[in-house]
Amino acid sequence: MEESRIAQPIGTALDRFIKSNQDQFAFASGELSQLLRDIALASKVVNREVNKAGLIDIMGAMGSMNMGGDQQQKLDVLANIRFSRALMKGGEACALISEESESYLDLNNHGSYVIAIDPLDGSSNIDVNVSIGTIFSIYRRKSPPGTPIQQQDILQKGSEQVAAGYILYGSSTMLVYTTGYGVNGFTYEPTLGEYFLSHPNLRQPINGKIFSVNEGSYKSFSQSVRNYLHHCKDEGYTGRYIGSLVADFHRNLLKGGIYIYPSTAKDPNGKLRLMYECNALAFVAEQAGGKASDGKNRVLDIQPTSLHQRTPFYVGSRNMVEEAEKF
Ligand code: P6P
Repeated sequence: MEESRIAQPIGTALDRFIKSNQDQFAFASGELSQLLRDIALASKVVNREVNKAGLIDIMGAMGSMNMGGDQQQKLDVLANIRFSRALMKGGEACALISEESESYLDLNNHGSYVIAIDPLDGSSNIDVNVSIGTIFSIYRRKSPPGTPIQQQDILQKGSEQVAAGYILYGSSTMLVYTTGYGVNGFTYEPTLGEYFLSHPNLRQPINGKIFSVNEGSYKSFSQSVRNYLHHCKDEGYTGRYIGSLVADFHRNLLKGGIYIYPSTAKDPNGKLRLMYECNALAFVAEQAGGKASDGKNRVLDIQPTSLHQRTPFYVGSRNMVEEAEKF
């Protein structure tokens, strides 16, 4: 895996960083850069709404349900609108796959990219002021621009991603993404309205001592998962589970650790979604030297068969994921 070829000093603005790394991918004559800027723009708007959610009454469920059967929080809906609108205006995306929409949305037929997004993951945490996140994947369409979107454009393996990342609306707001040349993290400066490079060329520690799993579901875990959890405890690892995937993933990316959402009795294929949660984080994890599997297979090799399919998810420090797979 090539490191990002053009090292940038900490403090570089996102726009300048994108521009200076634009030549890293052959075909994007600025298109992919424009897409990343569209996503960053939408995240600034969502960030503002997330930060004031407690003040103006957009807290609390909107009453409708999303694809996962989760109570749709108003901010979910707003975030979905913001990202869809920004991508529509940017003109580079031809289709949008979103947790909040049953089927994909047709955007600009002449666009060359397909986006898969979870506009606001962990939204049940909004009312209790826990960090939440946006997760996105970017694919290049297979069919020629200007023709109707086809199944082959929409159901692509994670290994086909040309870019992916997440925004974490936490104690500070961060954008972390990869275009296949390493992982870089940007921190948002709200008074300037700009992201600045704060974590260049992020590498995930190959070992870790943090395991993130909802042990409340212990009774419905397989014996092998239970055995692995016993192993973590015998090793004296620390249990850390925020219940917000992006926050748990990001902490483990920086400190080393493993996040597990295994198959359970309630969710035999796990709870997390392949297309707009797991693939993006798997790409980031691998690009940072980590690993992501469904317990047996590399997540990025899974051929999707439906937009909202779930997959068991083991992601984090390479040696920890490999150890878990042995169990
Ligand atoms: P559980 C939030 O709903 C989410 O999709 C992830 O952000 C989080 O890691 C997981 O589900 C929490 O699920 O079953 O542990 O409450």
